[in-house]
Amino acid sequence: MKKCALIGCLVGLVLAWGCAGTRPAPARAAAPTTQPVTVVPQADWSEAVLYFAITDRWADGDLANDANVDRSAKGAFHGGDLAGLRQHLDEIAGLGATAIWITPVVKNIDGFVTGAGFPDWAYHGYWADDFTRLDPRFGSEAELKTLVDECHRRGIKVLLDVVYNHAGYGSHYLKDPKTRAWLRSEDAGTCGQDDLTTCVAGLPDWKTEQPEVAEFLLQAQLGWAAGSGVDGFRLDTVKHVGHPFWDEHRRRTREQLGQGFFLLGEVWGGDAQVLDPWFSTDELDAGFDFGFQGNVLGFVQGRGRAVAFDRYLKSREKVRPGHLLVHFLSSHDVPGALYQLGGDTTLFRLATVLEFTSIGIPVIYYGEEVGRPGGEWPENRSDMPWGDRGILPGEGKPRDEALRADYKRLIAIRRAHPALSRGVHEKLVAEGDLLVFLQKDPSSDDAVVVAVNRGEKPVVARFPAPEGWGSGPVRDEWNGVAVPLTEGAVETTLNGKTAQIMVRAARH
Ligand SMILES: [Ca+2]
Ligand SMILES: [Ca+2]
Repeated sequence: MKKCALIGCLVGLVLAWGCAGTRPAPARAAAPTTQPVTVVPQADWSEAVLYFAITDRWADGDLANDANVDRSAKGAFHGGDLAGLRQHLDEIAGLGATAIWITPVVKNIDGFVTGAGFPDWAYHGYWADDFTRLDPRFGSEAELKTLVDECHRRGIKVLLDVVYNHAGYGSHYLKDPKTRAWLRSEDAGTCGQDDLTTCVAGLPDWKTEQPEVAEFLLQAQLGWAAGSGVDGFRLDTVKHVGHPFWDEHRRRTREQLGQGFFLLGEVWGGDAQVLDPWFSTDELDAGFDFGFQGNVLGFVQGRGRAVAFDRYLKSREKVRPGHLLVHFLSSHDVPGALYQLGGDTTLFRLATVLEFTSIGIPVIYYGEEVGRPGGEWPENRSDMPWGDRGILPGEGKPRDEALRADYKRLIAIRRAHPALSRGVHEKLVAEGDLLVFLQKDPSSDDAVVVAVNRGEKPVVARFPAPEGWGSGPVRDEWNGVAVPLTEGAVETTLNGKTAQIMVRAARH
């Protein structure tokens, strides 16, 4: 595709908004007077529950910075900003999430592209035009710092999304005599054919193998972290940048930002084995498990045998020790889970039970906890539903509060049971539509049994009580009921399309 077809009217639209970036930052908001909702902070990232928000689509906290906003256009900015995230942080803290991941904040291109058949703007933050400035459509540097401070006040960590691989379409870096030779581009005919030198989706590709280019990008991105106090990065398009860069990146982040600065990488198609080249060299702490969504949604819809799904869950333990898989049911790059399930919240709840009882870091993609429908791209990036709370841009969009209450409960169960976030998986029963498995934490007595009946009919699950349960009592924490344990065995009935999360209850 020729770039002139892909790039829209970049120049004309710059005029409407061109000097906005130079205006003074809005006054810092007054300190809130009410006590914030707090979470029990994660002791380390292995017990994190991560909430991912597209800043532009979450909450508009400052109408004065709205530019290029058209809430009726799916590809336009919708006005969400860092101030909005800060003002409504208790929504995330109240859910029990221990960390948030926010989309890139650097100045993005001003215009739109038309390759998708509609005006598509840089509301997501992945089309940078200036790595040294914060995009005024998201707020100011002071607001970023305030957001991070307010997260920390609630016990919540922050991951900032950063892109090292590419700049935005038509970026000024392509014209600047100082930087134009630093990029491969379709215009110059310099895009390569391999993972490292290709122009991903036609985007100008930084020559990150050149020390001068790497230094420029490292200084810019590490500067954002140092200035704001974020706790780590979510790294975009990792496999399109070479290992020597990531090795240096790790060294520099540890040196300048601290030993614990966390690096979560997006390697498309990642799983325990695919990610190992980045884990074995310790370039990343964690990576996304792209197979989780498909495996879970397939299982709950009755596809494949229960034993095969169980093997998949067991295979996730192959991750290199000291490194973590990050799993999700929905994301900004794939159709949402609820949409894929045809809006069936009963099946969606089964999927959420599996998400929060699987090792690694579960990601809540904003709004899925209140039944945001999602859909194919770009509907998977629709506005956060706020019901009648009067919060833009998702004002009036319905919320499923019962689903949110279930998320809160699942997160609380997970936080109370380390076997769910880092335990060893053992199959107990895989017959027909029934899967029963044990998660046992090797460093404590914690043992949790998860049972899922994906079929329509009730089924009886029988299994030996795990070591450490003794004579009970046993409680199904998901449904809040006692479960009988007789002579070392548990027998419990699961109605159609239901799950149980069983633990040894405290004696009263
Ligand atoms: Ca705004
Ligand atoms: Ca590249």
